[in-house]
Amino acid sequence: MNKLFQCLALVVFLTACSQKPKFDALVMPVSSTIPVNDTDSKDSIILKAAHVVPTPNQYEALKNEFIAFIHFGPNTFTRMEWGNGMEDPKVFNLKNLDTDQWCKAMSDAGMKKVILTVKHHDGFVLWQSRYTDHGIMSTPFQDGKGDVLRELSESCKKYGLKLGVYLSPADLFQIENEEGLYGNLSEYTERTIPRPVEGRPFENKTTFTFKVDDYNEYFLNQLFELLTEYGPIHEVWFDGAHPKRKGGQTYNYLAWKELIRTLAPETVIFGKEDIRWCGNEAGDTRDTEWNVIPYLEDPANLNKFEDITAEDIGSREKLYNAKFLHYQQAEINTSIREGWFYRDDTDQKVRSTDDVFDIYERSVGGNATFLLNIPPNREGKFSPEDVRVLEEVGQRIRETYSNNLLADAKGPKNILDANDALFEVLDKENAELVLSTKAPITFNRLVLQEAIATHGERVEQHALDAWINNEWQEIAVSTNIGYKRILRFPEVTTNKVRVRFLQSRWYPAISFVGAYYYNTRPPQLAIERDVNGMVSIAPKKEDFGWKPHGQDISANLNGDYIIRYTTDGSMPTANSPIYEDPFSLAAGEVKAVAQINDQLGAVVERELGVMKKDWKLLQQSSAQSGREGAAAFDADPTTYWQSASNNQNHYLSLDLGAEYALKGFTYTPQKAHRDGMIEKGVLKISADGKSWKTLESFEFGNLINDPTTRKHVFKSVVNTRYIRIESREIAGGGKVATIAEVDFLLEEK
Ligand code: FUL
Repeated sequence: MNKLFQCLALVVFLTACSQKPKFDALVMPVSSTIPVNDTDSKDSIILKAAHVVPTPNQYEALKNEFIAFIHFGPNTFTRMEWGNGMEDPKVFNLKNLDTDQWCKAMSDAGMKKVILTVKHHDGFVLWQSRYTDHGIMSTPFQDGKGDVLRELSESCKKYGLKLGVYLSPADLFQIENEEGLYGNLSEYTERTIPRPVEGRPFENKTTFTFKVDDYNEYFLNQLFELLTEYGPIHEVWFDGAHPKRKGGQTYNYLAWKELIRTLAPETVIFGKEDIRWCGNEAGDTRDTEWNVIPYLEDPANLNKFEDITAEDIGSREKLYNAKFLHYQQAEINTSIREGWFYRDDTDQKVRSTDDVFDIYERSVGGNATFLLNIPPNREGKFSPEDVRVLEEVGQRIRETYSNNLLADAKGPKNILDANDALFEVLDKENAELVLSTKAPITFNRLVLQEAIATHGERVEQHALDAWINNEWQEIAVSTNIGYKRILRFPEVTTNKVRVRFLQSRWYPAISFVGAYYYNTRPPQLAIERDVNGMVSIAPKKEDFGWKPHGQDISANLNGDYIIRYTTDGSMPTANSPIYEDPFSLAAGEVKAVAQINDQLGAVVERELGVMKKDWKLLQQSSAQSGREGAAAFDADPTTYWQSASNNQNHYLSLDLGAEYALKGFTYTPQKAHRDGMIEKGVLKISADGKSWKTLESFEFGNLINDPTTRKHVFKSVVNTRYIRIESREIAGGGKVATIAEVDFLLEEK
């Protein structure tokens, strides 16, 4: 297959050459990694960067555009985000499994591949592994003979989906159990993979010899099963997250890679050199996502890859420090539900169609791949709401992007057809493409693509103009393009468009320009309440650390809208009160929706806890200068309390100003850095604010990678005025505690 692709690539290359572009577009061989020499000038580094291209597998993976993640396992039943590895396998009490229903919904959404958590951090395996009993074989499901991966792989064939596996390197079962292999300090010796198991021969007779320890051998044996017994595997997903480590366990990734590349030549590897994490799990995207990444060591020999989380990772300034320039595309991974695993259908929010479609446009149209998680429920199915959203998203993608309004335009043919092997090479600066149509077109999306497979990513700045009232009017400006850029702007009507390529790293090869019309929807909203209880409702802003003040992601794209809201828990309708100005609300649930003409957008809701106006800080175990405890309840999640660094136990004691009947609390971690997330802790209450008794403990998983607000519901309602939150374990073994906001939820009357 690879050979075939290489031949095709050669044909494409020769065709490209035979087009005799005006400019010398390729002045050196292209490659997915290009070393930088000490003698390279800044200009020659940029020239090299412009010749870094994806491998055929990476390019195929980019072309999938929209793919699915499935988190399923004991956590689905325990309702935890992270298991502890000590669960009885029987908690995975699955009675039915409908992987056809999953695949139909994913294919309706337009997804092309699905990645299953065959083993999450808890170490429980969803397939019939020969090398452990900690998994589906030890559950009552199909009398211990069930195999979720097998059923999924068969459904994938039926629905034409590619298959991928998430195999967690972190393995709490192997850490916690006495005979566990993780970090057991075993010797590194030559081992044959796969290790033969009596009565269970492999059809695939390939064998490998690696010098590894027990855990790496276990991992390699499992990879062998996964890559040889379930049909072609198109992605292997290595999560960098680690709830716990033991015994200085390291991973022999170079051995894993050799096995993967041999057994699954079509696969891409996530978390390593093929595909990188985008840096957040919230669905946020960089405005400029370069896939040519600077490395200090040759990625081909790197055993360990660090998470790349900064906003700017591939600008010229960053590349100047590189020793290697490497193509490594981003995946935007996020969940359709709050959290990665299914919990319930009442309290676990599901993203709206508007939200998912918005992330789709920002990620696929931002030089990345959109990996959306849909967690099956305890009935072994996707829940109805998730299915509805997937169907609507698929319909919206098809409605919006199947009708290219420039398909018959006058202009360079190579960029108007959908053939990615044909392209137009332009000048490095101030080049332009003009496209005209017979009849005027009305559009609000422009799609641009570069011929990255043969020429790499080159455009650094571009702008779109429309010919209106006998002159060019600038409609949108943006930065890079790469695999695909979707420009979004209020609708324009014209019969002539111009794209200006303002700055490029080398002569850009543009393979596609298309114009589309999106049936604009009312903007998505966000509800906020300040410390005095004033509630404001406004278009949602992107919320990740890269944009500390938030960026309005939808308001400017929509026409005039009004906002309707309710405060009594009912769904807002076209008859609900219109929101004009911030209003005061001590407690309750606010629901809001934007409206354009008769159309209502996605409903947003927010449960408001105890108002913070009268709260006082009674005690803080410690605080770093400028990070006092009061920042934990100032209704501003950008400020936060940070304890001094010494151990895992830190606390804040609060006086809520009056006694309240509380049903639970929420913890909002700070997003400024990855330290200080409170993973485990206790709540204490007091009758006088002086002597404290423990109320109950709490636990939150996956805070470092996903620092979103977490909720803990008390076992029973608690009446108190004085309350203390105390940390017991900091994520990643940290030593300081931080709280951006704490909220206490009121019992419903
Ligand atoms: C994270 C994990 O810790 C989560 O549980 C989830 O699997 C996500 C995709 O990656 O880092």
